[in-house]
Amino acid sequence: MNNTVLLEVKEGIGYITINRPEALNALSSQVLADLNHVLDQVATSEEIGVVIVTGAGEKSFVAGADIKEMDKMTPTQAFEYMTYANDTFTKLANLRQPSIAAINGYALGGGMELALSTDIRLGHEKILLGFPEVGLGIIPGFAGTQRMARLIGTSKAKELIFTARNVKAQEALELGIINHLVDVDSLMSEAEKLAKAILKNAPLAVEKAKHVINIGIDLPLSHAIRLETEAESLLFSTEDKIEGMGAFVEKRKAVFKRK
Ligand code: DAK
Repeated sequence: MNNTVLLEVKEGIGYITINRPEALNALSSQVLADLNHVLDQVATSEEIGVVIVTGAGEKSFVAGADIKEMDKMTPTQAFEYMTYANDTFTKLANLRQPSIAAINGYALGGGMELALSTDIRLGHEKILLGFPEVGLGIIPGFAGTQRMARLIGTSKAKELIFTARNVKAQEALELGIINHLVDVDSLMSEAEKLAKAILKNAPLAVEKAKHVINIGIDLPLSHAIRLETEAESLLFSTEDKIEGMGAFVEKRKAVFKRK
């Protein structure tokens, strides 16, 4: 670990901060290795129910892959770097805990792709998002072509990727890239509000819902519905289901245990 990615845990929330502000949090191999390590810690943590991912400093979420490092890569090194990055981003996308990106500035290239690997994205008025890759002679290579197309549709994703133009906050909201556009000063408190709204619910149910959506989206509808049915029936065996329904009947607040 080199402290290029920080993890802080407070009241059930795991705060992951990409911490390389001197390079606008660009994703070097060190950052990817540290992020991978932090995600392993999150995955096995009993304390963390929701993750918030953000960038250190005032200006940038993540300004992309580290261009200075990439510049010197051979095709073999590029393949290894991209495979490792994709494994890491997929680890984030498939975390059992829901994840929120608090986008606090530039989210370009790999930064956009990092945000797309979270479940829910918030941004403030000054964010700038985009895929500059084709202007550098490459394409988005950390699943951006795939995740963006699935999120906003192929045609809109193609326009963004082919033109390499940057998108400001309002357009990002209209395209559905961010779920909410908030004031600069309230970005983190809004992300926390959302995290707390999730934390109130039965954790195993939230985790199963995430799993079923993530896996189901790549399946034929009939198989995806079957997956949902099986997940639902499994939840009927949990203590939290008994607690949730019991609390409703008894008109009290449910206390969930992730059991
Ligand atoms: N990489 C390395 N350093 C970066 C960086 C980046 N992506 N972005 C910024 N920096 C560094 C700058 O070099 C500068 O460092 P010093 O010169 O002070 O040492 C410092 O951060 C501050 O940046 P600026 O001085 O440029 O700040 P400005 O406010 O003037 O401009 C900016 C901010 C975000 C508009 C500008 O920094 C910029 O255009 N940055 C590059 C954005 C970008 O093109 N990002 C890369 C996207 S492409 C792969 C698969 C996929 C990918 C790569 C490889 N493989 C198959 C191997 C994905 C690629 C991408 O992400």
